[in-house]
Amino acid sequence: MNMYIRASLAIALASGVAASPASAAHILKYSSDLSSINGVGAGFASFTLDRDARTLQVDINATGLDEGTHLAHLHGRFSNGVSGTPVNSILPDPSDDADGDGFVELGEALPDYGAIILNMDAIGTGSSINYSNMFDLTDPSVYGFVGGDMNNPKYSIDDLIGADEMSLDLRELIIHGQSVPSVGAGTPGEVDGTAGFKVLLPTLGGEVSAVPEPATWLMMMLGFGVLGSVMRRKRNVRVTYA
Ligand SMILES: [Ca+2]
Ligand SMILES: [Ca+2]
Ligand SMILES: [Cu+2]
Repeated sequence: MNMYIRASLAIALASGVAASPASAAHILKYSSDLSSINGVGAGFASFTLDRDARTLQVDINATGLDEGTHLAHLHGRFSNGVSGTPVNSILPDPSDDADGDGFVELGEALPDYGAIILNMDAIGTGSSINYSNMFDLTDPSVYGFVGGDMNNPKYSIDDLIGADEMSLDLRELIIHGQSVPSVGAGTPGEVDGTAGFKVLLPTLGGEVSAVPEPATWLMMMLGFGVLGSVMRRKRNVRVTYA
């Protein structure tokens, strides 16, 4: 009896663990801590990629932004600049302020995180953002033009998540739109001496990174629980026969 229970539990445990990675891999979860690029706001984003349905659920929460239209995009770099093999994108930092106006502008930040791959358009207009949308990744209209040039073809699902469908964590979420004072007169970019809300100025950015699969943790905890009950049973049996 004891042997039978142990054997059947071991089989159930082994098959459960073996089946877990294959079924879980159809749904991949990512998240992104959004930090301020130009001194305003903070936020968090989560992504759920369904490999079977070819959809990407995007949820973005942000606070402390300046009032105005906020555009969001998934940006990404490639081996030859605008196409080729996906390359890791990085967050811009103050050292990217090449024209010295005190702000990291669109053109100054672009080399770090690359072109727009997935276009979310306007995600909100106020200081707080609560955005939720599911993208059909088979729909060409959700993608940005290669290199931002409207005469070029559009990016595709392979550019966003790569041939192995695991490279979303190479990408960067960028939210644009921030108010600036009248500084940087005579310099290029959004900050050029005219005060006001600059819709293209990058305001929040975050690395997209994979979230540990909860099913894996659940399976591990169930596994430990089953082992524990087997051990308790074994101990009880010994006590009975002693
Ligand atoms: Ca600048
Ligand atoms: Ca400037
Ligand atoms: Cu962008």
